[in-house]
Amino acid sequence: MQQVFTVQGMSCGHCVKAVTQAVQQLDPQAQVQVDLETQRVEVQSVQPREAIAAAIADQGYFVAA
Ligand SMILES: [Cu+2]
Repeated sequence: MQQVFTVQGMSCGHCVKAVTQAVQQLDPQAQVQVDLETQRVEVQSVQPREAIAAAIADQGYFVAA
């Protein structure tokens, strides 16, 4: 299912990679799209929203919504 998060604190390609890998560690099948400018992270995954948000937050980013 498609899930959209607003993630603050991402600033560069490294952040995109960190967020993408964190989500894919949780769900190797996950599709992750990060837009740095809008702070928008789109995730296609069967994992629950809370688990994905926690994985992103674990990387040191703030999941605002
Ligand atoms: Cu970065």
